[in-house]
Amino acid sequence: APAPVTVTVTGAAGQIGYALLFRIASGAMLGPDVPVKLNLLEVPQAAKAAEGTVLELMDCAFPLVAGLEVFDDPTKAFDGANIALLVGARPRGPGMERADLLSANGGIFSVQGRALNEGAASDVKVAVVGNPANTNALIAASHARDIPAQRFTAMTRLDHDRAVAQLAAKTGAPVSSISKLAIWGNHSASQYPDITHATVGGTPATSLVEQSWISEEFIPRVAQRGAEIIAVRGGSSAASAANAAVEHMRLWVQGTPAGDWTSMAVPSDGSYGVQEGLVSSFPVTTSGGDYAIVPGLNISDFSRTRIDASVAELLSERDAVTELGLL
Ligand code: NAX
Repeated sequence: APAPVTVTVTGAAGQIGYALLFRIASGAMLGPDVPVKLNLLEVPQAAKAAEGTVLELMDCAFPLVAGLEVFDDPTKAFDGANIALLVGARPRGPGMERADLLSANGGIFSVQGRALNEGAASDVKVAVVGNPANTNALIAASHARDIPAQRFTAMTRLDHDRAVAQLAAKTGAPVSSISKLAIWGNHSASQYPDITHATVGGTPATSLVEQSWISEEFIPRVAQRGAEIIAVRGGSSAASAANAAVEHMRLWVQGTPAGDWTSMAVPSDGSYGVQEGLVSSFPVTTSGGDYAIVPGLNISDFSRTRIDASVAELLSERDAVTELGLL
């Protein structure tokens, strides 16, 4: 059997953590032959709840689980980590200003970036789920001087999957027939879900739907799906977010299928006019554990405006955390 892969999950006692850990332990992320050592990181007040999750993970008797440990010390939790899923974050409380939110999370992600730098495996892959995810990834990367910034990504696969599901529902086609949908920009309401390159059973998606549906229904529905889930479910997305985190990492490790891509927020190399270094969502292909931004796509005027608006928001978040001294 291959050597176990060490996977560190932060926010392990939270609702996404609870949905995520069992999927990873079952082999959904790294495959049915790869043993996993799970390191669960929590804040001290929630470590006991995480221990409870460990008891349940034990009780699943998953054959692939090679280790289960709870930590409240980031340095220990990330020691030897091959994969880090940074889910735990400080949610926006009542009356909290944006600067308060950025600075509370800056405190978390700078510490975790340094802890990753200290002890993570040389091949570590990091996905930030905790919001504001793109900017948290930027902060973590900037505190991990010895780890290439490209290893720090933020999750927009949930937005991608939501967009695929909406297009499938609209066209009556199975989700498996949809390819080349892309999420651009920030994981926020400003994101741009783009179907201009998408196909449905090989047919261009834009020939199957009206432009008014794209701009008035599809884009706002996907961008505001998180709020819709809260309104209907009475709680924020959990299992779907966990599924997207599994998919983000599964595709990064195992590769995107031929003729398709995924969406990931990654440090920009300047592609598509996105300022270098910003962690922004792009269509990416993956192979052999590496990813590449899909080059050479034609960007319509409509797309340009949408991408620029979301990137402007990322720039303003970066300016705010720079001002707070978090980078
Ligand atoms: P919960 O509040 O249920 O869980 C968060 C957990 O993180 C708590 O148990 C808390 O103790 C822990 N935590 C806080 N600070 C920590 C630290 N410094 N180290 C370790 N653990 C820490 O939130 P949940 O619903 O699980 O959501 C987690 C994060 O995902 C939130 O920031 C949320 O906004 C974000 N989301 C991101 C999505 C995305 O697509 N990128 C979608 C879903 C989700 O809203």
